[in-house]
Amino acid sequence: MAESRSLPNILITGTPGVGKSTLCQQLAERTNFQWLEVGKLAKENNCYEEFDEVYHCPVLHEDKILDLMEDQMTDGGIIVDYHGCDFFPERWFDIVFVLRTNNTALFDRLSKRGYSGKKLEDNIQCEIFGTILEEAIDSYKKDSVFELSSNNADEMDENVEQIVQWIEQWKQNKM
Ligand code: DAT
Repeated sequence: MAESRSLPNILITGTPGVGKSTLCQQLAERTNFQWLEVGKLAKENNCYEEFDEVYHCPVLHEDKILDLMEDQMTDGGIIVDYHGCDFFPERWFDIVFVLRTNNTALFDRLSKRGYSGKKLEDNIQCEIFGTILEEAIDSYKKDSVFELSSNNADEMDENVEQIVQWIEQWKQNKM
């Protein structure tokens, strides 16, 4: 429950390439919150069910990853980074930020990452349709979901500042 946390938990989500890792790394440095990369945790603990032949990636074993995360989420101060958001318990998060990037910038970033063909097209479509934003709105309270533009370095800096300020406000309200 949020009341028992001494610090808030934050979810940073969005299509691959929108800048989640970059933002989380900067936030972790600024706030001393712990950056929890769900994809990395899954890899380290082999939390996969099967291999998706179409997307050439393993499919997350959601229950297994949730079990691993549960204890860490209790005290707060965690920044969770993942390109999906509908399987986490709603109670874990005090606020959810969905990063958004225009399709030309995202195309460049994902191409540089080596994405091509269907994987590249589907991720661009996912961003154009606002799929992750919709998923977040469906999964969390409307007033705790915020969309942030992440098209360039200035917007990245603004996003860091906005989240740092939100954390400070949360702490003030808690006192
Ligand atoms: P994600 O974790 O969402 O997959 P990332 O942080 O790894 O994304 O960023 C992908 C690439 O895009 C990386 O080379 C950094 C760059 N990038 C991310 N956010 C950006 C922004 N707001 N402006 C410019 N480049 C950005």
